[in-house]
Amino acid sequence: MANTATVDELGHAPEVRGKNYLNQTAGVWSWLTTVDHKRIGIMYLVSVLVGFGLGGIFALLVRLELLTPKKTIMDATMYNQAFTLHGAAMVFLFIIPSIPASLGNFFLPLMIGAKDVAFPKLNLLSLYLFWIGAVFMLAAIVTGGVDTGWTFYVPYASGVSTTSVISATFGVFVMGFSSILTGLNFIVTLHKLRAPGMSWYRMPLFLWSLYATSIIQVLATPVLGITLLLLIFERAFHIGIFDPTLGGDPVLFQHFFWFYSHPAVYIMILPGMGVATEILTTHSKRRVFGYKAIAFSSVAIALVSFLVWGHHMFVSGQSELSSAIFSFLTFFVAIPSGVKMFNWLGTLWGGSIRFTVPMLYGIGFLFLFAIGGLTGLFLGTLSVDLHLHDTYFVVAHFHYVMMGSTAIAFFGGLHHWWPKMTGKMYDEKLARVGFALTFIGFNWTFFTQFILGTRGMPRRYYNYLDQFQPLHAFSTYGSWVLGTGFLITFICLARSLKNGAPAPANPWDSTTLEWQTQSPPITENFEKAPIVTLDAYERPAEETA
Ligand code: HEM
Ligand SMILES: [Cu+2]
Repeated sequence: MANTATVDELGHAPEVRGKNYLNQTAGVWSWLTTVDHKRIGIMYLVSVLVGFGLGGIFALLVRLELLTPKKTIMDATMYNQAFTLHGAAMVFLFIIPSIPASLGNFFLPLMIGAKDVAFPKLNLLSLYLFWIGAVFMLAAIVTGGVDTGWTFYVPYASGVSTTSVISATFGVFVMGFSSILTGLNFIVTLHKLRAPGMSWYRMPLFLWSLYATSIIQVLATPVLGITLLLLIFERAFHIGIFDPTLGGDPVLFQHFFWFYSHPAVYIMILPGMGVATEILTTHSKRRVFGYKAIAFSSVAIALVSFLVWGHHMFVSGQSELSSAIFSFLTFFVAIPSGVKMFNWLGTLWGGSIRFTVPMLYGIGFLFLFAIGGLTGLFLGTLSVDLHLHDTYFVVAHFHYVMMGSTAIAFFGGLHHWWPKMTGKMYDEKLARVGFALTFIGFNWTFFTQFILGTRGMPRRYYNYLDQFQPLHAFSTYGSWVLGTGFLITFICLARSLKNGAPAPANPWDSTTLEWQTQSPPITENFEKAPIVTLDAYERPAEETA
Protein backbone atom coordinates (compact mmCIF):
# COMPACT_ATOMS: atom_id res chain seq x y z
CA MET A 1 0.00 0.00 0.00
CA ALA A 2 3.07 2.20 -0.02
CA ASN A 3 1.50 4.24 -2.72
CA THR A 4 2.50 7.64 -1.50
CA ALA A 5 4.89 9.53 0.66
CA THR A 6 2.26 10.01 3.36
CA VAL A 7 2.50 6.50 4.81
CA ASP A 8 4.88 5.87 7.71
CA GLU A 9 7.95 3.58 7.63
CA LEU A 10 5.88 0.50 8.40
CA GLY A 11 3.67 1.15 5.44
CA HIS A 12 0.66 2.09 7.55
CA ALA A 13 -1.41 5.06 6.67
CA PRO A 14 -1.62 7.55 9.52
CA GLU A 15 -4.53 7.25 12.00
CA VAL A 16 -6.54 10.15 13.29
CA ARG A 17 -4.29 12.67 14.96
CA GLY A 18 -6.75 15.12 16.42
CA LYS A 19 -7.21 17.90 13.93
CA ASN A 20 -9.26 17.27 10.81
CA TYR A 21 -11.39 19.19 8.32
CA LEU A 22 -14.49 18.79 10.49
CA ASN A 23 -13.09 20.23 13.70
CA GLN A 24 -10.53 22.65 12.26
CA THR A 25 -12.94 25.54 12.74
CA ALA A 26 -16.41 25.51 14.26
CA GLY A 27 -19.72 27.26 13.78
CA VAL A 28 -22.26 27.66 10.99
CA TRP A 29 -20.48 30.69 9.56
CA SER A 30 -17.23 28.81 9.10
CA TRP A 31 -19.15 26.27 7.01
CA LEU A 32 -21.07 28.82 4.95
CA THR A 33 -17.88 30.66 4.03
CA THR A 34 -15.61 27.65 3.61
CA VAL A 35 -13.72 27.02 0.39
CA ASP A 36 -12.69 23.53 1.48
CA HIS A 37 -13.93 21.11 -1.19
CA LYS A 38 -14.65 18.54 1.53
CA ARG A 39 -16.98 20.77 3.49
CA ILE A 40 -18.64 21.89 0.26
CA GLY A 41 -19.08 18.23 -0.66
CA ILE A 42 -20.68 17.53 2.72
CA MET A 43 -23.08 20.47 2.32
CA TYR A 44 -24.05 19.19 -1.12
CA LEU A 45 -24.51 15.76 0.39
CA VAL A 46 -26.93 17.03 2.99
CA SER A 47 -28.76 19.08 0.33
CA VAL A 48 -29.19 16.25 -2.15
CA LEU A 49 -30.35 13.94 0.63
CA VAL A 50 -33.02 16.50 1.52
CA GLY A 51 -33.98 16.61 -2.17
CA PHE A 52 -34.14 12.82 -2.18
CA GLY A 53 -36.35 12.81 0.91
CA LEU A 54 -38.70 15.34 -0.66
CA GLY A 55 -38.88 13.44 -3.94
CA GLY A 56 -39.36 10.24 -1.97
CA ILE A 57 -42.36 11.58 -0.08
CA PHE A 58 -44.02 12.62 -3.35
CA ALA A 59 -43.20 9.20 -4.79
CA LEU A 60 -44.94 7.40 -1.95
CA LEU A 61 -47.96 9.68 -2.38
CA VAL A 62 -48.12 8.98 -6.12
CA ARG A 63 -47.90 5.24 -5.51
CA LEU A 64 -50.54 5.42 -2.80
CA GLU A 65 -52.92 7.23 -5.14
CA LEU A 66 -52.43 4.48 -7.72
CA LEU A 67 -53.46 1.80 -5.26
CA THR A 68 -57.02 1.98 -6.64
CA PRO A 69 -58.25 2.76 -10.18
CA LYS A 70 -60.21 5.85 -9.10
CA LYS A 71 -59.56 8.41 -6.38
CA THR A 72 -57.61 7.05 -3.38
CA ILE A 73 -56.18 10.03 -1.49
CA MET A 74 -56.03 13.05 -3.83
CA ASP A 75 -57.85 14.57 -6.79
CA ALA A 76 -56.57 14.59 -10.34
CA THR A 77 -55.00 18.08 -10.24
CA MET A 78 -53.14 17.23 -7.06
CA TYR A 79 -51.97 14.02 -8.68
CA ASN A 80 -50.49 15.92 -11.63
CA GLN A 81 -48.59 18.11 -9.20
CA ALA A 82 -47.41 15.18 -7.11
CA PHE A 83 -45.79 13.33 -10.02
CA THR A 84 -44.33 16.54 -11.44
CA LEU A 85 -42.74 17.52 -8.15
CA HIS A 86 -41.54 13.98 -7.60
CA GLY A 87 -39.82 13.95 -10.99
CA ALA A 88 -38.43 17.47 -10.78
CA ALA A 89 -37.09 17.00 -7.25
CA MET A 90 -35.54 13.63 -8.06
CA VAL A 91 -33.92 14.79 -11.30
CA PHE A 92 -32.78 18.32 -10.50
CA LEU A 93 -32.38 18.29 -6.71
CA PHE A 94 -31.12 14.77 -6.31
CA ILE A 95 -29.80 12.67 -9.13
CA ILE A 96 -27.96 15.22 -11.29
CA PRO A 97 -25.95 16.75 -8.44
CA SER A 98 -25.87 13.58 -6.31
CA ILE A 99 -22.59 11.87 -7.10
CA PRO A 100 -20.54 14.62 -8.81
CA ALA A 101 -21.35 17.44 -6.41
CA SER A 102 -21.17 15.49 -3.15
CA LEU A 103 -18.83 12.51 -3.54
CA GLY A 104 -17.07 14.10 -6.52
CA ASN A 105 -16.33 17.32 -4.72
CA PHE A 106 -15.14 15.50 -1.67
CA PHE A 107 -12.96 12.91 -3.37
CA LEU A 108 -11.74 14.28 -6.67
CA PRO A 109 -8.93 16.39 -5.14
CA LEU A 110 -8.08 13.67 -2.61
CA MET A 111 -7.82 11.04 -5.31
CA ILE A 112 -5.35 13.03 -7.36
CA GLY A 113 -3.33 14.08 -4.33
CA ALA A 114 -4.35 17.75 -4.55
CA LYS A 115 -5.18 20.18 -1.77
CA ASP A 116 -8.42 21.40 -3.30
CA VAL A 117 -10.16 21.96 -6.64
CA ALA A 118 -8.68 24.48 -9.06
CA PHE A 119 -11.18 27.24 -8.20
CA PRO A 120 -12.30 26.82 -4.60
CA LYS A 121 -14.34 30.03 -4.48
CA LEU A 122 -16.13 29.16 -7.70
CA ASN A 123 -16.91 25.86 -6.05
CA LEU A 124 -18.62 27.63 -3.18
CA LEU A 125 -20.48 29.83 -5.67
CA SER A 126 -21.77 26.68 -7.37
CA LEU A 127 -23.19 25.50 -4.09
CA TYR A 128 -24.93 28.81 -3.51
CA LEU A 129 -26.37 28.78 -7.03
CA PHE A 130 -27.66 25.31 -6.36
CA TRP A 131 -29.35 26.50 -3.18
CA ILE A 132 -30.82 29.58 -4.87
CA GLY A 133 -32.21 27.47 -7.71
CA ALA A 134 -33.64 25.02 -5.20
CA VAL A 135 -35.35 27.85 -3.34
CA PHE A 136 -37.12 28.93 -6.57
CA MET A 137 -38.21 25.38 -7.11
CA LEU A 138 -39.47 25.00 -3.56
CA ALA A 139 -41.19 28.38 -3.88
CA ALA A 140 -43.10 26.93 -6.82
CA ILE A 141 -44.40 24.19 -4.55
CA VAL A 142 -45.85 26.58 -1.99
CA THR A 143 -47.14 29.14 -4.51
CA GLY A 144 -49.43 26.92 -6.51
CA GLY A 145 -47.33 23.88 -7.40
CA VAL A 146 -46.32 22.72 -10.86
CA ASP A 147 -48.27 20.22 -12.93
CA THR A 148 -46.44 20.05 -16.26
CA GLY A 149 -44.37 16.94 -15.67
CA TRP A 150 -40.63 17.29 -15.12
CA THR A 151 -40.16 17.69 -18.90
CA PHE A 152 -42.08 21.01 -19.01
CA TYR A 153 -43.57 20.18 -22.41
CA VAL A 154 -45.13 23.05 -24.36
CA PRO A 155 -47.67 24.41 -25.16
CA TYR A 156 -49.06 23.18 -21.85
CA ALA A 157 -46.17 24.64 -19.82
CA SER A 158 -45.91 27.88 -21.76
CA GLY A 159 -49.60 28.72 -22.06
CA VAL A 160 -52.17 26.41 -20.53
CA SER A 161 -51.01 25.44 -17.05
CA THR A 162 -52.07 27.83 -14.28
CA THR A 163 -49.39 26.67 -11.84
CA SER A 164 -46.03 28.25 -10.88
CA VAL A 165 -44.15 27.12 -13.98
CA ILE A 166 -41.91 30.19 -14.15
CA SER A 167 -40.62 29.82 -10.62
CA ALA A 168 -39.84 26.14 -11.15
CA THR A 169 -38.17 26.54 -14.54
CA PHE A 170 -36.20 29.55 -13.37
CA GLY A 171 -35.01 27.43 -10.45
CA VAL A 172 -33.79 24.76 -12.87
CA PHE A 173 -32.15 27.47 -14.98
CA VAL A 174 -30.15 28.73 -11.98
CA MET A 175 -29.24 25.21 -10.88
CA GLY A 176 -27.91 24.67 -14.40
CA PHE A 177 -25.18 27.21 -13.73
CA SER A 178 -24.18 25.31 -10.63
CA SER A 179 -23.83 22.20 -12.74
CA ILE A 180 -21.81 23.97 -15.45
CA LEU A 181 -19.41 25.61 -13.00
CA THR A 182 -18.83 22.36 -11.13
CA GLY A 183 -18.05 20.65 -14.43
CA LEU A 184 -15.65 23.41 -15.40
CA ASN A 185 -13.92 23.24 -12.04
CA PHE A 186 -13.45 19.48 -12.29
CA ILE A 187 -12.05 19.65 -15.82
CA VAL A 188 -9.44 22.25 -14.88
CA THR A 189 -8.60 20.47 -11.64
CA LEU A 190 -7.97 17.17 -13.41
CA HIS A 191 -5.82 18.86 -16.03
CA LYS A 192 -3.78 21.01 -13.69
CA LEU A 193 -3.61 19.65 -10.16
CA ARG A 194 -2.67 15.99 -10.43
CA ALA A 195 0.11 15.07 -7.99
CA PRO A 196 3.60 14.46 -9.39
CA GLY A 197 3.64 11.01 -10.98
CA MET A 198 -0.11 10.82 -11.39
CA SER A 199 -0.44 10.47 -15.14
CA TRP A 200 -3.89 10.32 -16.77
CA TYR A 201 -3.68 6.54 -16.83
CA ARG A 202 -2.87 6.37 -13.15
CA MET A 203 -6.05 8.15 -12.16
CA PRO A 204 -8.72 6.11 -10.41
CA LEU A 205 -11.51 5.35 -12.88
CA PHE A 206 -14.06 7.28 -10.85
CA LEU A 207 -12.21 10.39 -12.01
CA TRP A 208 -12.40 9.39 -15.67
CA SER A 209 -16.14 9.07 -15.24
CA LEU A 210 -16.30 12.50 -13.60
CA TYR A 211 -14.21 13.93 -16.42
CA ALA A 212 -16.62 12.58 -19.03
CA THR A 213 -19.55 13.84 -16.98
CA SER A 214 -18.03 17.28 -16.71
CA ILE A 215 -17.69 17.52 -20.48
CA ILE A 216 -21.41 16.87 -20.87
CA GLN A 217 -22.25 19.29 -18.07
CA VAL A 218 -20.33 22.07 -19.74
CA LEU A 219 -21.55 21.39 -23.29
CA ALA A 220 -25.18 20.31 -22.83
CA THR A 221 -26.48 22.25 -19.84
CA PRO A 222 -26.40 25.66 -21.59
CA VAL A 223 -28.86 24.28 -24.15
CA LEU A 224 -31.32 23.47 -21.39
CA GLY A 225 -30.74 26.88 -19.84
CA ILE A 226 -31.56 28.71 -23.07
CA THR A 227 -34.57 26.50 -23.72
CA LEU A 228 -36.04 27.20 -20.30
CA LEU A 229 -35.37 30.90 -20.72
CA LEU A 230 -37.27 30.84 -24.03
CA LEU A 231 -40.10 28.99 -22.30
CA ILE A 232 -40.19 31.64 -19.60
CA PHE A 233 -40.28 34.41 -22.23
CA GLU A 234 -43.09 32.73 -24.08
CA ARG A 235 -45.10 32.23 -20.93
CA ALA A 236 -44.48 35.72 -19.54
CA PHE A 237 -44.63 37.82 -22.71
CA HIS A 238 -46.52 35.61 -25.17
CA ILE A 239 -43.71 35.66 -27.69
CA GLY A 240 -44.35 32.81 -30.11
CA ILE A 241 -41.50 30.33 -29.95
CA PHE A 242 -43.00 26.95 -29.13
CA ASP A 243 -46.75 27.55 -28.90
CA PRO A 244 -48.47 26.93 -32.29
CA THR A 245 -51.26 29.39 -31.48
CA LEU A 246 -48.57 32.07 -31.22
CA GLY A 247 -46.82 30.85 -34.36
CA GLY A 248 -44.28 28.64 -32.58
CA ASP A 249 -43.33 24.98 -32.91
CA PRO A 250 -43.84 22.58 -29.98
CA VAL A 251 -41.64 19.89 -31.50
CA LEU A 252 -38.76 22.37 -31.46
CA PHE A 253 -39.04 22.40 -27.68
CA GLN A 254 -38.76 18.63 -27.61
CA HIS A 255 -35.62 18.78 -29.74
CA PHE A 256 -34.02 21.36 -27.47
CA PHE A 257 -35.14 19.61 -24.34
CA TRP A 258 -33.83 16.18 -25.32
CA PHE A 259 -30.68 17.57 -26.84
CA TYR A 260 -29.83 18.33 -23.21
CA SER A 261 -31.77 15.66 -21.43
CA HIS A 262 -30.48 12.63 -23.23
CA PRO A 263 -26.85 13.60 -22.54
CA ALA A 264 -28.09 14.49 -19.07
CA VAL A 265 -29.04 10.88 -18.44
CA TYR A 266 -25.32 10.23 -18.80
CA ILE A 267 -24.58 13.03 -16.36
CA MET A 268 -26.64 10.82 -14.08
CA ILE A 269 -25.23 7.40 -14.88
CA LEU A 270 -21.54 7.95 -15.68
CA PRO A 271 -20.59 8.94 -12.12
CA GLY A 272 -22.56 5.92 -10.90
CA MET A 273 -20.49 3.72 -13.19
CA GLY A 274 -17.36 5.31 -11.78
CA VAL A 275 -18.37 4.66 -8.19
CA ALA A 276 -19.26 1.07 -9.06
CA THR A 277 -15.79 0.59 -10.56
CA GLU A 278 -14.08 1.76 -7.34
CA ILE A 279 -16.28 -0.47 -5.22
CA LEU A 280 -15.91 -3.59 -7.35
CA THR A 281 -12.13 -3.40 -7.53
CA THR A 282 -11.54 -2.47 -3.89
CA HIS A 283 -13.86 -5.02 -2.37
CA SER A 284 -12.65 -7.86 -4.54
CA LYS A 285 -9.01 -6.88 -4.01
CA ARG A 286 -8.48 -7.24 -7.70
CA ARG A 287 -6.85 -4.78 -10.05
CA VAL A 288 -9.37 -3.38 -12.51
CA PHE A 289 -9.57 -5.52 -15.59
CA GLY A 290 -9.33 -3.42 -18.76
CA TYR A 291 -8.46 -0.04 -17.24
CA LYS A 292 -8.21 1.82 -20.54
CA ALA A 293 -11.34 0.20 -21.92
CA ILE A 294 -13.33 1.49 -18.95
CA ALA A 295 -11.73 4.93 -19.13
CA PHE A 296 -12.34 5.40 -22.85
CA SER A 297 -15.80 3.90 -22.79
CA SER A 298 -16.79 6.70 -20.41
CA VAL A 299 -15.61 9.28 -22.89
CA ALA A 300 -17.22 7.36 -25.76
CA ILE A 301 -20.54 7.31 -23.94
CA ALA A 302 -20.28 11.06 -23.39
CA LEU A 303 -19.72 11.66 -27.12
CA VAL A 304 -22.36 9.26 -28.46
CA SER A 305 -24.87 10.63 -25.97
CA PHE A 306 -25.09 13.80 -28.05
CA LEU A 307 -26.29 11.93 -31.14
CA VAL A 308 -29.32 10.00 -29.97
CA TRP A 309 -31.81 12.50 -28.49
CA GLY A 310 -34.41 11.83 -31.20
CA HIS A 311 -35.20 8.42 -29.69
CA HIS A 312 -37.44 10.26 -27.25
CA MET A 313 -39.44 11.63 -30.17
CA PHE A 314 -40.33 8.63 -32.31
CA VAL A 315 -44.03 9.47 -32.02
CA SER A 316 -43.66 13.27 -32.15
CA GLY A 317 -44.15 13.49 -35.90
CA GLN A 318 -40.47 13.77 -36.80
CA SER A 319 -39.67 12.26 -40.20
CA GLU A 320 -39.43 8.52 -40.48
CA LEU A 321 -35.90 8.85 -41.80
CA SER A 322 -34.75 10.78 -38.71
CA SER A 323 -36.44 8.24 -36.48
CA ALA A 324 -34.69 5.39 -38.26
CA ILE A 325 -31.32 7.14 -37.93
CA PHE A 326 -31.83 7.94 -34.26
CA SER A 327 -32.91 4.37 -33.61
CA PHE A 328 -29.79 3.07 -35.35
CA LEU A 329 -27.48 5.44 -33.47
CA THR A 330 -29.07 4.57 -30.14
CA PHE A 331 -27.70 1.06 -30.38
CA PHE A 332 -24.18 2.45 -30.40
CA VAL A 333 -24.62 3.52 -26.77
CA ALA A 334 -24.87 -0.14 -25.93
CA ILE A 335 -21.31 -0.81 -27.10
CA PRO A 336 -19.37 1.21 -24.50
CA SER A 337 -21.95 0.17 -21.88
CA GLY A 338 -21.35 -3.45 -22.78
CA VAL A 339 -17.59 -2.91 -22.66
CA LYS A 340 -17.93 -1.67 -19.10
CA MET A 341 -20.13 -4.54 -18.04
CA PHE A 342 -17.62 -7.01 -19.47
CA ASN A 343 -14.73 -5.34 -17.65
CA TRP A 344 -16.57 -5.20 -14.33
CA LEU A 345 -17.29 -8.90 -14.52
CA GLY A 346 -13.69 -9.46 -15.58
CA THR A 347 -12.58 -7.57 -12.49
CA LEU A 348 -14.68 -9.73 -10.18
CA TRP A 349 -13.57 -12.90 -11.92
CA GLY A 350 -10.89 -14.53 -9.79
CA GLY A 351 -10.94 -11.71 -7.26
CA SER A 352 -11.29 -12.41 -3.56
CA ILE A 353 -14.76 -10.97 -3.24
CA ARG A 354 -15.68 -9.63 0.17
CA PHE A 355 -19.41 -9.20 0.67
CA THR A 356 -19.09 -5.93 2.51
CA VAL A 357 -21.97 -3.47 2.40
CA PRO A 358 -20.47 -1.40 -0.45
CA MET A 359 -19.90 -4.60 -2.41
CA LEU A 360 -23.55 -5.57 -2.02
CA TYR A 361 -24.48 -2.24 -3.55
CA GLY A 362 -21.86 -2.78 -6.27
CA ILE A 363 -23.29 -6.16 -7.25
CA GLY A 364 -26.81 -4.75 -6.99
CA PHE A 365 -25.73 -2.05 -9.42
CA LEU A 366 -24.47 -4.61 -11.96
CA PHE A 367 -27.74 -6.48 -11.84
CA LEU A 368 -30.00 -3.44 -12.04
CA PHE A 369 -27.97 -1.64 -14.68
CA ALA A 370 -28.09 -4.72 -16.88
CA ILE A 371 -31.88 -4.62 -16.77
CA GLY A 372 -32.06 -0.84 -17.17
CA GLY A 373 -29.63 -0.74 -20.08
CA LEU A 374 -31.07 -3.68 -21.97
CA THR A 375 -34.64 -2.37 -21.73
CA GLY A 376 -33.30 0.89 -23.17
CA LEU A 377 -32.47 -1.09 -26.28
CA PHE A 378 -36.06 -2.33 -26.49
CA LEU A 379 -37.17 1.29 -26.41
CA GLY A 380 -34.54 2.35 -28.91
CA THR A 381 -35.94 -0.15 -31.41
CA LEU A 382 -38.24 2.00 -33.49
CA SER A 383 -41.00 -0.51 -34.07
CA VAL A 384 -41.11 -1.66 -30.44
CA ASP A 385 -41.11 1.87 -29.07
CA LEU A 386 -44.27 2.76 -31.00
CA HIS A 387 -46.02 0.29 -28.73
CA LEU A 388 -44.14 1.05 -25.52
CA HIS A 389 -43.78 4.84 -25.75
CA ASP A 390 -45.44 6.69 -22.87
CA THR A 391 -46.31 3.48 -21.06
CA TYR A 392 -45.18 2.17 -17.70
CA PHE A 393 -42.46 0.27 -19.55
CA VAL A 394 -40.63 3.59 -19.98
CA VAL A 395 -41.23 4.40 -16.33
CA ALA A 396 -39.74 1.07 -15.31
CA HIS A 397 -36.78 1.50 -17.69
CA PHE A 398 -35.70 4.86 -16.42
CA HIS A 399 -36.19 3.90 -12.81
CA TYR A 400 -33.90 0.92 -13.35
CA VAL A 401 -31.22 3.25 -14.66
CA MET A 402 -31.77 6.35 -12.54
CA MET A 403 -32.68 4.79 -9.27
CA GLY A 404 -31.61 1.17 -9.66
CA SER A 405 -28.23 2.08 -11.06
CA THR A 406 -27.31 5.66 -10.18
CA ALA A 407 -28.98 5.92 -6.79
CA ILE A 408 -27.79 2.44 -5.79
CA ALA A 409 -24.24 3.37 -6.83
CA PHE A 410 -24.55 6.62 -4.89
CA PHE A 411 -25.62 4.83 -1.71
CA GLY A 412 -22.95 2.21 -2.30
CA GLY A 413 -20.38 4.99 -2.61
CA LEU A 414 -21.74 6.62 0.50
CA HIS A 415 -21.13 3.41 2.45
CA HIS A 416 -17.74 2.92 0.82
CA TRP A 417 -16.48 6.41 1.65
CA TRP A 418 -18.48 7.06 4.81
CA PRO A 419 -15.56 6.09 7.10
CA LYS A 420 -13.32 8.53 5.25
CA MET A 421 -15.82 11.38 5.24
CA THR A 422 -17.04 11.08 8.81
CA GLY A 423 -14.30 9.15 10.58
CA LYS A 424 -16.95 6.69 11.78
CA MET A 425 -17.79 3.07 10.98
CA TYR A 426 -21.46 2.16 10.63
CA ASP A 427 -23.30 -0.88 11.91
CA GLU A 428 -22.70 -3.50 9.17
CA LYS A 429 -25.69 -5.63 10.10
CA LEU A 430 -28.20 -2.79 10.01
CA ALA A 431 -26.70 -1.48 6.78
CA ARG A 432 -27.20 -4.92 5.22
CA VAL A 433 -30.84 -4.95 6.27
CA GLY A 434 -31.24 -1.51 4.70
CA PHE A 435 -29.66 -2.71 1.47
CA ALA A 436 -31.70 -5.91 1.32
CA LEU A 437 -35.02 -4.12 1.78
CA THR A 438 -34.06 -1.45 -0.74
CA PHE A 439 -33.04 -4.01 -3.33
CA ILE A 440 -36.07 -6.23 -2.86
CA GLY A 441 -38.47 -3.29 -2.62
CA PHE A 442 -37.00 -1.69 -5.71
CA ASN A 443 -37.45 -4.75 -7.93
CA TRP A 444 -40.85 -5.42 -6.41
CA THR A 445 -42.03 -1.90 -7.25
CA PHE A 446 -40.49 -1.43 -10.67
CA PHE A 447 -40.23 -4.82 -12.30
CA THR A 448 -44.00 -4.95 -11.97
CA GLN A 449 -44.16 -1.80 -14.07
CA PHE A 450 -42.48 -3.47 -17.05
CA ILE A 451 -45.41 -5.87 -17.11
CA LEU A 452 -47.95 -3.07 -16.69
CA GLY A 453 -46.32 -1.20 -19.56
CA THR A 454 -46.27 -4.06 -22.02
CA ARG A 455 -49.97 -4.57 -21.29
CA GLY A 456 -50.66 -0.98 -22.27
CA MET A 457 -50.87 0.98 -19.01
CA PRO A 458 -50.06 4.60 -20.01
CA ARG A 459 -47.86 6.74 -17.78
CA ARG A 460 -49.09 9.87 -15.99
CA TYR A 461 -52.73 8.67 -15.77
CA TYR A 462 -54.79 9.35 -12.69
CA ASN A 463 -57.58 6.86 -13.38
CA TYR A 464 -56.91 3.51 -14.98
CA LEU A 465 -58.79 0.42 -16.16
CA ASP A 466 -59.76 -2.06 -13.44
CA GLN A 467 -57.75 -4.81 -15.10
CA PHE A 468 -54.50 -3.05 -14.09
CA GLN A 469 -55.34 -2.86 -10.42
CA PRO A 470 -53.69 -6.03 -9.09
CA LEU A 471 -50.33 -5.05 -10.61
CA HIS A 472 -50.64 -1.42 -9.53
CA ALA A 473 -51.46 -2.48 -5.98
CA PHE A 474 -48.54 -4.92 -6.00
CA SER A 475 -46.21 -2.15 -7.12
CA THR A 476 -47.49 0.14 -4.36
CA TYR A 477 -46.81 -2.49 -1.68
CA GLY A 478 -43.29 -2.77 -3.04
CA SER A 479 -42.82 0.97 -2.62
CA TRP A 480 -43.45 0.59 1.10
CA VAL A 481 -40.72 -2.01 1.39
CA LEU A 482 -38.42 0.27 -0.62
CA GLY A 483 -39.24 3.26 1.60
CA THR A 484 -38.52 1.19 4.70
CA GLY A 485 -35.18 0.13 3.27
CA PHE A 486 -34.08 3.73 2.76
CA LEU A 487 -35.34 4.73 6.18
CA ILE A 488 -33.25 2.01 7.81
CA THR A 489 -30.20 3.06 5.78
CA PHE A 490 -30.59 6.65 6.95
CA ILE A 491 -31.04 5.61 10.56
CA CYS A 492 -27.98 3.38 10.30
CA LEU A 493 -25.77 6.12 8.88
CA ALA A 494 -27.10 8.81 11.21
CA ARG A 495 -26.59 6.61 14.26
CA SER A 496 -22.99 5.94 13.30
CA LEU A 497 -22.23 9.64 13.61
CA LYS A 498 -22.90 9.33 17.33
CA ASN A 499 -22.10 5.73 18.23
CA GLY A 500 -19.92 4.51 15.39
CA ALA A 501 -16.47 3.10 16.11
CA PRO A 502 -13.64 5.38 14.91
CA ALA A 503 -12.68 4.61 11.35
CA PRO A 504 -9.10 3.60 10.52
CA ALA A 505 -7.42 5.41 7.65
CA ASN A 506 -7.92 2.56 5.21
CA PRO A 507 -10.63 0.16 6.41
CA TRP A 508 -11.06 -1.61 3.05
CA ASP A 509 -7.37 -2.00 2.28
CA SER A 510 -7.74 0.12 -0.83
CA THR A 511 -4.89 1.32 -3.03
CA THR A 512 -6.21 4.73 -4.10
CA LEU A 513 -4.84 7.96 -2.65
CA GLU A 514 -7.84 9.12 -0.62
CA TRP A 515 -7.28 6.21 1.76
CA GLN A 516 -3.61 7.10 2.34
CA THR A 517 -4.43 10.03 4.58
CA GLN A 518 -6.17 10.02 7.94
CA SER A 519 -9.96 9.58 8.40
CA PRO A 520 -11.39 12.20 8.36
CA PRO A 521 -8.69 14.02 6.39
CA ILE A 522 -7.02 17.21 7.53
CA THR A 523 -8.07 20.43 5.80
CA GLU A 524 -5.05 20.34 3.48
CA ASN A 525 -5.82 16.67 2.71
CA PHE A 526 -2.25 15.34 3.02
CA GLU A 527 0.51 16.19 5.46
CA LYS A 528 3.13 15.74 2.82
CA ALA A 529 2.26 16.25 -0.81
CA PRO A 530 2.00 12.75 -2.26
CA ILE A 531 4.29 11.50 -5.00
CA VAL A 532 2.72 8.76 -7.04
CA THR A 533 4.82 5.80 -8.15
CA LEU A 534 2.16 3.17 -8.84
CA ASP A 535 -0.98 2.80 -10.93
CA ALA A 536 -4.29 3.47 -9.21
CA TYR A 537 -5.02 -0.16 -8.42
CA GLU A 538 -1.48 -1.49 -8.26
CA ARG A 539 -0.12 -2.98 -5.07
CA PRO A 540 3.57 -2.72 -4.27
CA ALA A 541 5.58 -5.78 -5.34
CA GLU A 542 6.13 -7.19 -1.82
CA GLU A 543 2.38 -7.27 -1.20
CA THR A 544 1.35 -9.01 -4.40
CA ALA A 545 4.19 -11.52 -4.32
C1 HEM B 1 -28.13 1.67 -22.84
C2 HEM B 1 -28.53 2.86 -22.55
C3 HEM B 1 -29.93 3.47 -22.78
C4 HEM B 1 -30.75 3.39 -23.86
C5 HEM B 1 -30.49 2.64 -25.13
C6 HEM B 1 -31.94 4.16 -23.54
C7 HEM B 1 -33.03 4.35 -24.38
C8 HEM B 1 -34.18 5.08 -24.07
C9 HEM B 1 -35.25 5.38 -24.96
C10 HEM B 1 -35.31 4.94 -26.40
C11 HEM B 1 -36.18 6.12 -24.29
C12 HEM B 1 -37.47 6.73 -24.84
C13 HEM B 1 -38.63 5.85 -24.59
C14 HEM B 1 -39.94 6.52 -24.88
O1 HEM B 1 -40.15 7.67 -24.47
O2 HEM B 1 -40.80 5.85 -25.49
C15 HEM B 1 -35.69 6.29 -22.97
C16 HEM B 1 -36.36 6.98 -21.97
C17 HEM B 1 -35.76 7.41 -20.80
N1 HEM B 1 -34.50 7.04 -20.34
FE1 HEM B 1 -33.21 5.79 -21.31
N2 HEM B 1 -31.81 4.68 -22.32
C18 HEM B 1 -30.58 4.30 -21.81
C19 HEM B 1 -30.05 4.66 -20.61
C20 HEM B 1 -30.61 5.57 -19.74
C21 HEM B 1 -29.96 6.09 -18.59
C22 HEM B 1 -28.54 5.77 -18.19
C23 HEM B 1 -30.85 6.92 -17.98
C24 HEM B 1 -30.70 7.72 -16.70
C25 HEM B 1 -29.78 7.63 -15.80
C26 HEM B 1 -32.04 6.93 -18.74
C27 HEM B 1 -33.16 7.67 -18.43
C28 HEM B 1 -34.28 7.74 -19.20
C29 HEM B 1 -35.40 8.59 -18.89
C30 HEM B 1 -35.50 9.57 -17.73
C31 HEM B 1 -36.35 8.35 -19.87
C32 HEM B 1 -37.75 8.90 -19.93
C33 HEM B 1 -37.82 10.29 -20.28
C34 HEM B 1 -39.21 10.83 -20.16
O3 HEM B 1 -39.59 11.32 -19.08
O4 HEM B 1 -39.94 10.77 -21.18
N3 HEM B 1 -31.88 6.09 -19.81
N4 HEM B 1 -34.46 5.65 -22.85
CU1 LIG C 1 -32.49 9.20 -24.27
